[in-house]
Amino acid sequence: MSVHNLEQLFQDKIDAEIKIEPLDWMPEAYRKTNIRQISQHAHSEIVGMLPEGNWISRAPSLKRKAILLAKVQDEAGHGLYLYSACETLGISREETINDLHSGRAKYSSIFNYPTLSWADMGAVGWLVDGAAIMNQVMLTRTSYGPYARALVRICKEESFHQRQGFESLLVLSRGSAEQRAMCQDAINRWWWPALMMFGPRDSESTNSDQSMKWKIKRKTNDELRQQFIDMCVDQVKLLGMTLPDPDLKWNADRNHYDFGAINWDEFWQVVKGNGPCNRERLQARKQAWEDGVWVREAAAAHATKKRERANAA
Ligand code: BYC
Repeated sequence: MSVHNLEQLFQDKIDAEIKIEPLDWMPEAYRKTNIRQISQHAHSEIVGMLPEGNWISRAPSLKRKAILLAKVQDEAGHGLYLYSACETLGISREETINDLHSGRAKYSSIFNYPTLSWADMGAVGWLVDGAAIMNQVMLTRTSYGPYARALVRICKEESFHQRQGFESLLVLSRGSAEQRAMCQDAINRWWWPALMMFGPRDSESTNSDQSMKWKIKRKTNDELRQQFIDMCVDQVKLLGMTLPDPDLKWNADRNHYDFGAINWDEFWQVVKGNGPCNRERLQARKQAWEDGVWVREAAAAHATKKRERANAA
């Protein structure tokens, strides 16, 4: 069969909502786009552990510490499902991790901001995990089977993450004047970077058109961002706090909230490696990889021994 026919069959399958599986024929560009997106997503989960890990030893109570530990552990698990999904496309774990360490692969811009107070743990849960879920619920219907299935489980855990973040902010918002100020300050700092998580405006999004055609993405960056803003405007009222955007206003014609200008210059600076914590985050990941050499060697030696014993039996 000619490549042209194979491509047509592939697109027919996508249009018929049939999932693409690892052994199916796929265009090389589809495979590459999925490797790019899934590996960047996996890296985001693993790098995303760092700003929160920073607060585990400083959580204000045993209960909060246990919740935060569980959340950070979940993120390691999400990274593992996603690295595994990525491997089904024919790329090794080492290669994807090397791409992160060399700066060739991206990870979400959001994790290049510092977590300055305990309230940031609440704001990250509410806003960062909230933005992540909005994007990931859409991705449970993505066309590549292993990615879609990994996302189903991830979303269940992410919704717990978001709720614990909101609940933590709710407690602070009903606390002392100092706690309320801390809560508002965290919301002010995380709001705009959370909106940037959805990626550039549709007009600047280089991958969206093709990814929508292949149903890797089902909603555009701007659609998801708007959905997120509409949701947060209602939720922030429950906290008795405000969002740091004087231009937020209901637009009855659009049936959505209008919002102020996003600082895209800041976004691209962070994506290019010049955010407040980019160097620190990459350095921490490289160090963890080096520190883990002995664990990988021990696991490989154990696997060899087990195989040899099984063969001898
Ligand atoms: N940060 O053409 P576009 C989480 C890049 S949550 C950095 O629109 P696409 C977690 C983009 O890669 C976060 N780079 O791209 C939550 C592209 O460059 P390349 C992880 C970004 O792929 C809590 C260029 O800009 N979630 O894990 O169609 C705790 C043009 O963009 C960003 C995911 O990764 C950004 N924010 O759409 C712990 C979800 N935005 O690659 C962990 C899966 C854009 O061509 N990913 N860029 O050089 C996606 O859904 C899509 O990749 C995006 C971007 C919506 C993010």
